Amino acid sequence: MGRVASAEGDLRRVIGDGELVPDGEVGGLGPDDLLALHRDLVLLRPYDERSVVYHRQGRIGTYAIFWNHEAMQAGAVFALEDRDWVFPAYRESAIGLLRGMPVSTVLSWWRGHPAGWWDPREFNVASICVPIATQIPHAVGFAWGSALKGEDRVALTFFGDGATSEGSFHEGLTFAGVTKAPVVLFCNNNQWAISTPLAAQTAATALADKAVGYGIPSVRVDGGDVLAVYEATRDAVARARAGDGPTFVEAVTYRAAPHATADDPSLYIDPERVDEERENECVGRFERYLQRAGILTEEHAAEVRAEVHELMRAGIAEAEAEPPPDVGLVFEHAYASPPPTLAHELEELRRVLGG
Ligand SMILES: Cc1ncc(C[n+]2csc(CCOP(=O)(O)OP(=O)(O)O)c2C)c(N)n1
Ligand SMILES: [Mg+2]
Repeated sequence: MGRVASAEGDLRRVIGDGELVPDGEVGGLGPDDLLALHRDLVLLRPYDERSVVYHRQGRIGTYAIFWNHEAMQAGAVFALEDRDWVFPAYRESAIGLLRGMPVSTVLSWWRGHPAGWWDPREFNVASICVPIATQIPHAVGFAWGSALKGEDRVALTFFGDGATSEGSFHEGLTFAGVTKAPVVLFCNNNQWAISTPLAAQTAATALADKAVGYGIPSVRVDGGDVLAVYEATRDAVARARAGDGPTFVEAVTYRAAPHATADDPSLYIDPERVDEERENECVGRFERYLQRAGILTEEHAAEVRAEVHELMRAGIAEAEAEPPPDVGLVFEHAYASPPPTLAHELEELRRVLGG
């Protein structure tokens, strides 16, 4: 059973606990903004929960669960302008929903259907990177290029604690620091890389400390506190826009769900810590904050949940109504001049599939 150090004393927080720790406020966010942020959180939660069900029903493939990561995702994207770009990993597969991407597109991606391939320029959301940390150099290169072209765009990339051990992380942060690229390096530190605990990943006290070596400032924030995430990211975005370069945001949480639908964490995770996280999960935390502030009523919360569940129902119906893709797609786009053997294999595949 891997036990990891929590080291949570120095995390930035805004949301109190309703008892001893008082609620803070984020300047510039009025009630309408707070309700918009609440809707973003609530949009992601049923998407995630329904996806696990759809996987069990055999309607989507293996799925990377992001339950209780919603505050990091929604809080960070809320701090961006629409012209800014997001570079997600598989954990942020549904991040496009926050930019108006249809639910059916994301579900189609998990169904392995080409209807799940979107044009990144339509939503300013790059393709999902599954090879760990490869999205970091993409985001840095994009941000640097935008700055050279004189565009006012910031790039934000999400990656995990495990990603900080990858070469792409080192290459990306080296470039970001030297070029002062307008990029936000957002680390979702859920303290696990599948079954590898943070303590086996690094001997650093905090992942944020790694940024020092690249000349990049960093901040540590409670990843379950959507307002603290928003505020830290907003500051990072402001630095980037002002030409002051990258910021590393380390959002600390504890993975409270399996890594993916193919994982059994009971073999390695700390069940008591998971229970603690689940009890203090991020959507409920924000809802209680909004209720204490008199901004959210139970009726409004129920309406938003119902609306989002309806979006999910329509989304899976739309994804399943897509006609099967042509198998020839498997063979396209890899070669400018495909070798003759491929044509032969395609022919054979069509014969086997009877198409
Ligand atoms: C380059 C590469 N190596 C290994 C893997 C297999 N793999 C998939 S997820 C994962 C763990 C990543 O953990 P972390 O970066 O903490 O992200 P999290 O899944 O916790 O969000 C690994 C090693 C991969 N996808 N890519
Ligand atoms: Mg992780």
